[in-house]
Amino acid sequence: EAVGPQEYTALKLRVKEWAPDAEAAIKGKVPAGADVFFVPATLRPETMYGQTCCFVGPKIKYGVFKISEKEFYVITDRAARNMAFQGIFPKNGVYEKVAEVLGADCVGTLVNAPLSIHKQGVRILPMESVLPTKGTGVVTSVPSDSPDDYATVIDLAKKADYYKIKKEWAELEIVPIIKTPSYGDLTAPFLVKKLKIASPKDTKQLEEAKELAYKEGFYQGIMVFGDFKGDKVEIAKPKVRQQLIDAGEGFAYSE
Ligand code: A2H
Repeated sequence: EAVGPQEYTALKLRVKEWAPDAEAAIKGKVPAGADVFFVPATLRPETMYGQTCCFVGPKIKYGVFKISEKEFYVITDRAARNMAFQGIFPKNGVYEKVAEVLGADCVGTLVNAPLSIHKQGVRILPMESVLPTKGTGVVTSVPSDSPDDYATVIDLAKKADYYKIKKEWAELEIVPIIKTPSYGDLTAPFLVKKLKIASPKDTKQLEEAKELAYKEGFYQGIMVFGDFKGDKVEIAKPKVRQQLIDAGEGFAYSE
């Protein structure tokens, strides 16, 4: 766990098609023609090419917050309060909630994930381990580079009926984004196999995998995809972040 402030990149994933229960929850509360975004917070903006889905906690209650007439964000109340003091809402300290929606009701929603190779969009899927007390309560999934994300998409595909999802939603292609000397070009799948992680419930091994993946990726990683292909991760990370911010597809968020 990090001490001191955490500098996240918040990413704007625009809703293309709502899951029916979420659509019912926001009906009449968001003006026609406005865009609604799921807004995950990430520490690894340089991996965003590899997004294959986006996680919400099924039991977490989210708010739909008004940024402007045209823009609404789906995040936790806690994140909205923090953002209100970081210049993200029009008036300092003020945040307006227009609707509430349960994570489980959002599952199946199709969103556009900035930079992702999956241009047709990615699905909102459930992840039990999403903490309501961290970031925005929304976590974008990059199974090539996050052991947690990889273990979760494997589990979701295996138990698609139990999770009430379509198997193919959890099976979008995983492509190499970063290569490292120790773990090849698919760090998370490599470590999940190496540490014999069988499910998202293997929290101790996942903690270790996460630690190893982060250190190796940050200090030894080389980009093998995107505009900064060939650059060290350390160099590419702030550049990809700035590109997202300049394109209006992301913003700085800290807590
Ligand atoms: B990271 P830290 Cl590729 N609950 O983004 C659980 N996890 C959360 C969360 C929440 N409420 N909010 C953010 N996170 C995840 C990418 C990534 C991340 C990669 C590799 C490692 C990694 C794609 N998922 O994180 O406790 C988000 O996942 C490893 C730590 O604030 C975010 O970055 O240090 C990271 O955890 C923030 O964790």
